[in-house]
Amino acid sequence: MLTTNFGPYTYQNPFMNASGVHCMTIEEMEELADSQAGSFVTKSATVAPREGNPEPRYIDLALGSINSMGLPNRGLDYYLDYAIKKQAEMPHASPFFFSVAAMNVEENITLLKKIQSSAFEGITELNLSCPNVPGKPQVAYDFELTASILKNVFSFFTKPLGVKLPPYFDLAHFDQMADILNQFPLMYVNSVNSVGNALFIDPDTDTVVIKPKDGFGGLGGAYIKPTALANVRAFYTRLKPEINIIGTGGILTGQDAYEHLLCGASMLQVGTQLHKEGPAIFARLNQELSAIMKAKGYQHIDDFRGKLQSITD
Ligand code: OXC
Repeated sequence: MLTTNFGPYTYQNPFMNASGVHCMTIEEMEELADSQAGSFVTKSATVAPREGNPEPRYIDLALGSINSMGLPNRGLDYYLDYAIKKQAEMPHASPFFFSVAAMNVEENITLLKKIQSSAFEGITELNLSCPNVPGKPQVAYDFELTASILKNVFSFFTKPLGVKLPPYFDLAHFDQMADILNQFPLMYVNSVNSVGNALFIDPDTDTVVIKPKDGFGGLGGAYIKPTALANVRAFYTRLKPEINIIGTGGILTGQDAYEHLLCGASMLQVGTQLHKEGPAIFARLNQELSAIMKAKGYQHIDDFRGKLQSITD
């Protein structure tokens, strides 16, 4: 009932982790692979391992989370070695996702050239939207830079590739970014990364709750669902149909998942709520989404995917 088509691939269900949550180590990724998630994505890898920002750097909040992790990761080789071994263990499964992030254009190219020349056959996600590296703006808020990176990347990269985008808040920005993305053979866009540079205050102590950047960090969870849905919908209605959408942001329940699918997403990523509940969340989400589909009389996700109604006279 929950199978979903994503480009040439079919997954048992649309749920997966959002990169960064429960995917730093091989042990965590193995737990995802063994869970009821339809797929999983690795932590965004940089060329060299990174410690990330000082702690506290991730705090669960009543309505979501705030984080400024700063791309801590074990480095490209750790994840690539694991990915190549893992794909050999699951030769008949649809491929999982491999996330990379860079500090500059040259590093992006180095990462993707290494993946291109490796034995990895899965899907690569280029993270253009981390809000948490001090001194490094979110790449995909710079439209010219994004276009020039993609032009460079697609001059040599021939494996399936998607991009992780930050949230946009203006229709003109959706138009401009969609025009750029439509020029390239992208497999997908993933909307949205966390809402960057939010500030949460502890009412008892009058202090910020995370240490990096004087408390400024990326917001996730229920706070951001309407923004995430708007981004999924805006890109679904603007991108060429070959570009699939991953919906990320504010998925806590089957109803949230249903809404992302209605806006046009084909896969769904869960970050904040996975961090709160652990990988057992995927069994619950599968069951809740199935129950909603049954109640509405749908047998397949494609029966309602993208079919959000507008109000007409
Ligand atoms: N988005 C990212 O892309 N990366 C992480 N946090 C986030 O919200 C991070 O590592 O800071």
